[in-house]
Amino acid sequence: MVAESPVAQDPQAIINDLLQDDSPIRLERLAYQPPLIPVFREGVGALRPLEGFNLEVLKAARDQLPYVSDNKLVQIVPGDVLQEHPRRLGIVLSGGPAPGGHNVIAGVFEAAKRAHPDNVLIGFLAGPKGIITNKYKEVTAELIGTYKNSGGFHMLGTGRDKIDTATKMEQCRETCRHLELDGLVVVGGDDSNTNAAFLAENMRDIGVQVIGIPKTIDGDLQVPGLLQIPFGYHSACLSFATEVGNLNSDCKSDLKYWHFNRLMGRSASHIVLEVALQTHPNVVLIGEEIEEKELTIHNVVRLIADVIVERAKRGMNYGTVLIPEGILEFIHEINMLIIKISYIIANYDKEAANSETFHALPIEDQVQLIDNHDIWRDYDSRVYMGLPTELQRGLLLPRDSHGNFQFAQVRTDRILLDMVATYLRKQRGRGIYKGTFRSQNHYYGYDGRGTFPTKFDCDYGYNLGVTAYSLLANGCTGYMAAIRHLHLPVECWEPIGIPLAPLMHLEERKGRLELVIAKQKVDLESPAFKILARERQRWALEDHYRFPGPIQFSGPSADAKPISLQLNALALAG
Ligand code: FBP
Repeated sequence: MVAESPVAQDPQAIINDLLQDDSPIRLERLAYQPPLIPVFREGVGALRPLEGFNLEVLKAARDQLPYVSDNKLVQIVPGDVLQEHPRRLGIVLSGGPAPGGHNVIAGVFEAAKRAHPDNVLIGFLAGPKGIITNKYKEVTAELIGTYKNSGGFHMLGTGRDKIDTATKMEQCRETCRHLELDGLVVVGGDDSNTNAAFLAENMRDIGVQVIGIPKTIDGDLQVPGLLQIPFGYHSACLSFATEVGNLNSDCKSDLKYWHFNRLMGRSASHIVLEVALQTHPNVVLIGEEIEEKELTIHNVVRLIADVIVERAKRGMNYGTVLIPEGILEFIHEINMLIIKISYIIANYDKEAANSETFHALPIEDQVQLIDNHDIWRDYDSRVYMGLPTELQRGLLLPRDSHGNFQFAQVRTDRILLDMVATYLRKQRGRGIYKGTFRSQNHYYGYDGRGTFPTKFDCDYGYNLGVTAYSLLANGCTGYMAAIRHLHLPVECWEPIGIPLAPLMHLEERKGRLELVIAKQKVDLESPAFKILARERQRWALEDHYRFPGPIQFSGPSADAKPISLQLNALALAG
């Protein structure tokens, strides 16, 4: 029998097939059903106190969140809750996207439907704004079937609105009353879980329970012993590691470029730590270490340049450098400028009419205003004027709705590269540097936030959703759903509820101290950091590049977990 020649087929059919909106990989992923943690296989689960942890609540948290401050740490154990009446639940995705978010929704939805077929899940659109303005769509089995195991947050959309006024809180209450909700799941990072805590406190009188879910690619939502990492971190790190591994491969092949890579992650350097362990670059900057060593920006430039000079002596005029996007916060003299400028902007905007906000002023006037402010010292001016123009401008950029400095908007990779190039020219003049410096700068951030979730994040996100449902069914509010023992197989995972109030501390935001969930920075005493610090000496001058390749969904590599998670678990094992 003669095979049909492709030419004999309808060309339009071939074109349609090749260009269909859904890629074969996305379609393949829809078929995967994440396994349930054993506790949930027989029912919704029951609660018992989890002992052995001392979670203290700050006075300010107790004052502002008196009701939820009494919550105790709980563990979910086998058991069931008889549900007589259908429940109406809401869910909101909040902050930056993180791979695995659609699986959280799937987990809540499927757990709710298993518990009672008439349970309803309402998805708020475009983040917290959807609750404030009552914009939503009902989550259905069909919707779940279209998004399960896929990346992004586009089933519902997301946003960064802060529920920070009595009016906004009342609007949220009104929406939840109108929709007759019993419970609300808030999927987000530190700021979104702060929203969750205040929503829980303010909606208890109308019978709406609120549970947070730890999400953020940044990896900085952690609770020692209780929450190892949030979902989304692993997928984003692997996506960035794929790119850096590819650049390792490129520079090792043509031996001519230094690649400066800035990686997303806001303040903390968790992402750089994991990507470095995955790829073995030549220079790895960890913000927390820079802070501890009290390095200035010029010290950092020298640190990078010294490796370039040393490698050039060995005939290696190429390499890869990893820079955390939040590095500026760890360089003391620059962080002081960020804090002061944030304060000046916030105060100016508070006093000014809407049309005259700080950022509506010409740049020269912005600088003048800062220069004339009481808190601005001569020393600040000297530091500011000594910085490259791009960095000076970057420090003035608008803060986000939560008052955070927007590190993602400042091209620190380019700024550091230019400063290193200038320094190398001087070293050449002194006869110290004899190499050739050709360079490229890259930023990896939004791409990794939108990548397909790893199998780990698919399973993790799904079971976090199921955990949130279990906490709601057991009457909890003001908790964050979490899962312990993530470094072990799903069979060993342990779902828990962490009270939100003890996670809060006071932080400078928009020029005043605010109660927010504390971010966890890289622990310089952790095994993951210590191993990196030891290994990177070799990576600097010899080549030990590692090529992790793309995220896999089948085969042995599909079961990978973050290397840092596994190294830190070594300490848990003793
Ligand atoms: P979340 O903290 O909401 O998870 O967002 C993380 C993040 O991706 C940071 O890594 C990055 O600095 C920031 O969001 C970018 O914010 P935006 O989406 O507003 O540009």
